[in-house]
Amino acid sequence: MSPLSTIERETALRTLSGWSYDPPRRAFYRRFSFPDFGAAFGAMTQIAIQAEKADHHPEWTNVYDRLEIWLTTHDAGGVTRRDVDLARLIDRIT
Ligand code: H2B
Repeated sequence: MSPLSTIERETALRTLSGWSYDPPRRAFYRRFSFPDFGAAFGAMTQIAIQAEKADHHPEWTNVYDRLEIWLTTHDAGGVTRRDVDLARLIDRIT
């Protein structure tokens, strides 16, 4: 699978909510805030289950009620359709 072009990335970002492109990481990025740690970890658990099913996994960091996610396809060295699909799935969960 090859990475999306700049145009394809920008088109995809317009169909998502709150995501942007992080050039140094060649990834889609979004920051989430939850009411507390339990809510953040609950969302992470749901995302993890779906990511495992899809065999496509997020890069993320969690600090208490805050969650930051980067989506990139390691095998392709950039954002692919699989990242767009995972972003859409995360948007449905959160
Ligand atoms: N997740 C992400 N984000 N990028 C990948 O290239 C990737 C993955 N590759 N999950 C998958 C697993 C691959 O390593 C396995 C063997 O299918």
